[in-house]
Amino acid sequence: VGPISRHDYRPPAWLVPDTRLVFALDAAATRVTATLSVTRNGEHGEPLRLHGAGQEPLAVRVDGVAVNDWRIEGEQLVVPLTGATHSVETEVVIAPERNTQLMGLYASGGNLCTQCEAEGFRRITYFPDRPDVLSRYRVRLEADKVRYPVLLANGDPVDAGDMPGESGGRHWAEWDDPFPKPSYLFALVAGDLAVNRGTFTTASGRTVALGIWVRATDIEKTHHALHALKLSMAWDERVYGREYDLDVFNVVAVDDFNFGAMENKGLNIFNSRYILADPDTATDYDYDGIAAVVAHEYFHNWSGNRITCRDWFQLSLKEGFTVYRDQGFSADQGSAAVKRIEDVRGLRAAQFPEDAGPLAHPVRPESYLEISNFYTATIYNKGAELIRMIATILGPQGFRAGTDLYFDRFDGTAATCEDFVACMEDASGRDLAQFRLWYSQAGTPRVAASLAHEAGEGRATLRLAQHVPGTPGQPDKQPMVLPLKIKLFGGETGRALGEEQLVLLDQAASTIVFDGITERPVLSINRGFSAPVIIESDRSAAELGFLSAHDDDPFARYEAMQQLMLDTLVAAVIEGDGDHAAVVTAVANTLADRALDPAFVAEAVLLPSESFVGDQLALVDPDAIHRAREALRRDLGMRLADQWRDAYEQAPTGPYVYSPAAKGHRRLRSVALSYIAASGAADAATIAFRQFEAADNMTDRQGALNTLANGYADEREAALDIFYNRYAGNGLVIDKWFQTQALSSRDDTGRLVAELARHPDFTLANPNRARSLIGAYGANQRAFNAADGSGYRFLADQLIALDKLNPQTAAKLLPPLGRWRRFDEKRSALMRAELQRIVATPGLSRDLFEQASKSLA
Ligand code: DPP
Ligand code: ZN
Repeated sequence: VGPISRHDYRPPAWLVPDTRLVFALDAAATRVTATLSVTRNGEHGEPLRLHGAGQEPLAVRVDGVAVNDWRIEGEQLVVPLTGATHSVETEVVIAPERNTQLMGLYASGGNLCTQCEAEGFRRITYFPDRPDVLSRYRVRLEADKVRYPVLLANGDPVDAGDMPGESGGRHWAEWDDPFPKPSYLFALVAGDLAVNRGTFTTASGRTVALGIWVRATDIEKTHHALHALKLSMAWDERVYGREYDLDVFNVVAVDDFNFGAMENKGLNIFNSRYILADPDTATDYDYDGIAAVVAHEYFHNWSGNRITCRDWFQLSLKEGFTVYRDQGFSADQGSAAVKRIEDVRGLRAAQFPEDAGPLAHPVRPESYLEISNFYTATIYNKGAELIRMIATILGPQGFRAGTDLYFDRFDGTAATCEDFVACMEDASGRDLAQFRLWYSQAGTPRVAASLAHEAGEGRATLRLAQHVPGTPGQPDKQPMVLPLKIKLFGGETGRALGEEQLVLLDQAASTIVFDGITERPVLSINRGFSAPVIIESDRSAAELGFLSAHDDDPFARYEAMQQLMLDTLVAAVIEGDGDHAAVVTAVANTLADRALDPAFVAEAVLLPSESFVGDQLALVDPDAIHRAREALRRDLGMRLADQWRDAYEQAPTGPYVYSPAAKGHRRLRSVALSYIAASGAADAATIAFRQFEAADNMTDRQGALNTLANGYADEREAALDIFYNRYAGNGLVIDKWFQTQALSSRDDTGRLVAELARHPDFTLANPNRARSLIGAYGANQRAFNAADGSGYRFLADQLIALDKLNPQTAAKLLPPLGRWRRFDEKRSALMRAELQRIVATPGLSRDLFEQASKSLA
């Protein structure tokens, strides 16, 4: 099967207005009977083509009569049909307990559940498994009443009961979903589950029954998710005018899951890490993540389900927009500035490297081998930045008018990115023709910015020039529309020189003149990260230090500090020169500024990651970067020792509360602790261990453990053992135990990771566990890039093994090997050799083949 191209899209030959499914559920052998009412779509003589994978039709009936003129072509069941409408019935038997890919119907923790996006439904039954075939589903589930007392599916419950005597302790339930949906939104769950119930009354007065379903022992860990769900429902009404549309909304947590969660209509299925939380087992970061993912999946009910995607090339239509929506929700729950900082850090950690590497692709890709590989940071996070830029260009009212029009015009349909942009234009009167390049051109634009001041004329001149680097298949780019928020500050007085301006840079180069500037101006640019670009400015360390203390946009303050730190670290790596003075002063000023939110301070004083420093360099020397960054950390720790101690000791503690203020204090305390440790202070391990033992919550406990895990003190082993024993059997916390060690900055992390891979609790069968060790190791720039290639070999070994079980998860962990162009010749050759070994592996999945071969190209 060759690549699938966006331009090859054709409307479906047959539509399926109604689907009736009967599941005789059993972990070893589930019988699925599917009855599709099909209608010919237009004038043509095409047969009906149904996708199916991993099963065989036991029977095919057309209009109730068994037929045998069907044939199998690859992944398709082809059924010749003569009329305009027919009823087509198929029967298959599938084996959920043998499904290790976790796509389709599978077993997790003794329960049965589904994951269908993108192409999992074809592993359940024969169906036109493409997002533009919308069908009304009625579903009957039959199962053993003791093993599977709870039977859930999409939509609203219709009826339930016991099966007649001879069926031996089985029961049934019927569900009906009145909203036509694509097959990727199908879901069912059968299991032994407890429920935390709630209700939500919608703006128009409908009462919705909410349920969070988990294993009985986890029920007390569901309150945060339930609360977040209610907040999300209210938020979407208030901010987007979107109301929920069914009588029930169920959420089920499962331990084995490829994604974070899935927005199936009325029955969201979640990775348990995005549901379960209590202070003892979940960090503040986990709590935030749960609220964000609950909101994300809930918001999909409109941006994804009511309006879905015409084809998978339009994936960002629902994902970029929905990420933008969940980011807005999270920003409204606490500090919007800190949320923006976190989102930009995430973008730079995952999306910028993707855009600069062999797997770069546009937000609306042109082709793929395996769609699972396109659930990427580009589709999700850069996609969200595109929506944010549209909102910035249109302004709040224009943007809301645009989304209202979009929801109205395309409700009940499968739409395209183009449809979305056209609504934004129609509702606002703005022309977004050139903006559309953001959907088709890959790569992160770079903007050179330089400000000149002619004091005598009272004039400042800002010269801007943009450049989009070439990416695979796209050597030459056109200039994009870049919305840049800009403001000038007086370098002497610190006062604002005029208001913030929104500059739309849509040429390769442009000059902006500011009059009445008598004082030496300092440039604040891309405020709020208004465009997802890289700014190359000639601002001095003094100017960046000034902005880090005086800019009135908190994001811009953070950004100035980051740039200053980055410039300092890059200089140290290149020149071996360690002039830390400007950073030390800027950090000292930030720590001393009592007016600042502690959560902001904690973000602002963190150094850029080793990977992000590497991204600034044509040739990454992981050891030199590590040395330079550790030297700066040590210097900051020593020279500001008193301030770190004060920050550490003065942060209010007390019993755990999950609130923006309490979160900020905990965060700053953990950051302060890490600097106390970085200083080499003799008592650092004692302080960390004391925090570890005294903590009444996971945030403080893990904060201390992270610090200890980076060091060599005896307390390290003690804390890791205590932690492991305390949480033995709690999968989500044991994931943290693996991850903390894999992220360690110790010199022997590679050896420790290899040992951990042989730990009895390590398994490739559970995606969270695989990611906690392999994914974290791949993100540990220095350890992974050990000069002897042991990190590369380890990753390749693991991926080849994982590919046999779960290709989708294996393929997602491959990208660190694709960065070979950025490393010295020796490392580069070692990485390429591992990629070649992967590509040459017999029986390799399409998923891993696509990622590995593209990474070699
Ligand atoms: N479940 C994934 C998400 O919500 C894919 N739709 O993003
Ligand atoms: Zn999503």
